[in-house]
This record gives sequence, C-alpha cells and structure tokens, in this order.
Amino acid sequence: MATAAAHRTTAEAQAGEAERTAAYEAAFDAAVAADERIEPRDWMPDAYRASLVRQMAQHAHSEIIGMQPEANWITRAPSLRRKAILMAKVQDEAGHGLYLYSAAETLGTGREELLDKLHSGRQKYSSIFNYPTLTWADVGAIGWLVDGAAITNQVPLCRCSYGPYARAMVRICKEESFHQRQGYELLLHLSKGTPEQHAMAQDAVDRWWWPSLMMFGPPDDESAHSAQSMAWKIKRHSNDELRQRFVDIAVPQAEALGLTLPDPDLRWNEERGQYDFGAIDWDEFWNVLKGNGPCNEQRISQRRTAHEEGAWVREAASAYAAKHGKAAA
Ligand code: FAQ
Repeated sequence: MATAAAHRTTAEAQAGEAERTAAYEAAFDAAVAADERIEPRDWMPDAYRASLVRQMAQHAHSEIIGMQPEANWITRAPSLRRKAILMAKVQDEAGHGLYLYSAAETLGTGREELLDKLHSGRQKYSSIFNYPTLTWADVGAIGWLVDGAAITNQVPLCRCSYGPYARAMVRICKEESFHQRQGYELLLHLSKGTPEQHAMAQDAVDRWWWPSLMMFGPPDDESAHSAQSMAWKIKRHSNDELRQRFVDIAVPQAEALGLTLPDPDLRWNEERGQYDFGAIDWDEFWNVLKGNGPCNEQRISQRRTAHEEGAWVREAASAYAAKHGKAAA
C-alpha cells in the first residue's frame, strides 16, 4: 500500500511538473510571437539557451580574434592619424568582445569556460579572421567589406528576442558603422592616389571580397541552425538573404571607390531588382572551418599566448577585488 501511494505521489509530482513546463513553454512562445524580449530570469527552453550561448560565444570570440589581423598594422600605419584611428578601432573590438561575453554570462555560462572552449578548438570564431593582412590596404578592405558585412548581419540582431544580446548589439552596430566608414575612406584615398596605391587597394579588395561573402554562413539549404533560430527570432533573416543585401549595398560603393569586385558574373537582375553574383567556393569555407585556413594556427596560438601572458592581470584584479570586498573578477 505504502509503495502504491509513493508511486502515485511521484506520478502526480511528474504530471504537475510537466504541466508547469507546458505553461512556461506557452508563455515563452507567446512572448516570442508578440516580439517581447526574453530576459535572463525568464524561463526559456534549454535548446534556446544553448543555441544563444553557441552564437554569442562565436560572436564574442570573433571580436577578440578579429583584433589580430588589423593589430598587425598598428606599428606600420603610414601616419599618426591613421595609427590613432586604427588603435581606437582595434580597442573597440575588444570592447565588443567584453559586451558579448557579459551578455553570454547572463545565460549562466562564464567567460573562463567560453575562452577555454575557444582555446581548445571546441567553439568557433568567424572564418574571415583566418586570412592574412598582407598590405596596408587590407586595413581599408577589412573596414569596408568585413565591417560592412558585419553590420549587415548584426543590425537585425538588435531585434533579437534575447534582451541582453539585442541591447549589446545596439552599441556594437554604432561602432561598426564608424569602422566601416574609416575603411571606406582609407580605400578611397588609396584608390585615388598613385597607380601603385590604386593597385594595392584593388589587390586587397580582390582578396577580401569572397571571404567576406562567406561570413554570412553556409547557403540556406545547408544552414543547420537557421530555421530554428528564425522561429525563435534570434535570427531575423536567413544567411542568403543577408548575403544578397550586402552584395546589393557593396556594388555601388565599389563603383564610387573606382574599384572592381572580382566576380565576372556580377550583374544587375532587372526582374529580381537585385544583383546576381557568381558561385561561392564552399569547399574553401568548410576547409577554413575545419582549421585549414591560411592563418588558423597562428590566430589560436597567438590568442592562447595572450591569455597566458594576461594571467597576472586577472590575478591582480582578483586580489584587488578580494581586498576591497568585491566579488572576484
Ligand atoms: N565562420 O547553421 P549555420 C565581427 C558555422 S563579425 C565560422 O548557418 P548560424 C566584427 C556555424 O556556427 C563576425 N563558422 O549557423 C569584426 C555553425 O557551426 P556550429 C562575427 C561559421 O549560427 C569586424 C555552422 O557553421 N559575427 O566579428 C560561419 O545559424 C572586423 C552552420 O551554420 C557573428 O558571429 C562563419 N562565417 O548562422 C571584428 C554574428 N558561418 O555552431 C573585428 C552573429 C557559419 O553548429 C574586425 N552570428 N558558421 O558548430 C550569426 O549571425 C550566425 O551565427 C551566423 C551563422 C550567420 C554567423
């Protein structure tokens, strides 16, 4: 008898739990449908939380790894003005990483854990940062194309259903917009400069164009996460939609710069009201994701070294916080 009663109690408790979860789930779905923000203390499906951590971590890692290709040129910037601008930009990227790691922390995942996953290759960062910056014009091409692609992808993230991520994106997009314009202005100067400078600008655009298109992720029919992320309103547009939007913005800008985009199939499609463009080399993209891009090893080893060399700063900050009765950083 006692055992039957115990079973009944367990079954009742399980039924009650399932009912509560269904009610939480219905409230979550209704909030997403009504375009309300999900906040850290709200109930959310485990898979929603996990997918957000995955995307936000990859985004944060991209910001801090993305400091490396341009930082390579700080000491060789051609003037004090250019050096100051580039330093400010690279510093901004560090700040973006911090906002995003902090936003990910609101989901219960600490920065140490995320950095550990980056350093051990268990989490990704954007494919674009595995390409080398060979000349000064690359700084311009990164600003114009890479930051331009980043803005196109990130403006819709300001309306992401998860509040802390959406709010972090507002400031990030404002700063990316400044970055994009500095790159454009730099390339304009080179393009209108000496024939050698023009050639250097063209060469940089030739090398950065296709990898920039790959930043938007695989084609829609190969994008594992898009359908669910769009249903949850984490993503508002598909990878291909945003890629097309970027191409349509970039073509007239290239004309104004006096530079050509390295795609013989690029042409206006009157019917679609959009530009057609050539086939992307997806083998190259997947290969870079697997770790075989030109700079993958260099980027990760430099990141690990920077982390190890910064250990004393973290220790000092923790000691200071302990001394002053604050929570350790
Ligand atoms: N690189 O199913 P999907 C910047 C992975 S901007 C590497 O389509 P999803 C600013 C993807 O994670 C760059 N991996 O994935 C800056 C997934 O793998 P998983 C960062 C990529 O999430 C400028 C698999 O492929 N921006 O840093 C890439 O729905 C200048 C299947 O893909 C963001 O992270 C890629 N390009 O869509 C800094 C924006 N694409 O996780 C310095 C936020 C896809 O299953 C200097 N993220 N993968 O192992 C997003 O909008 C999305 O995550 C996408 C990918 C659109 C990137």
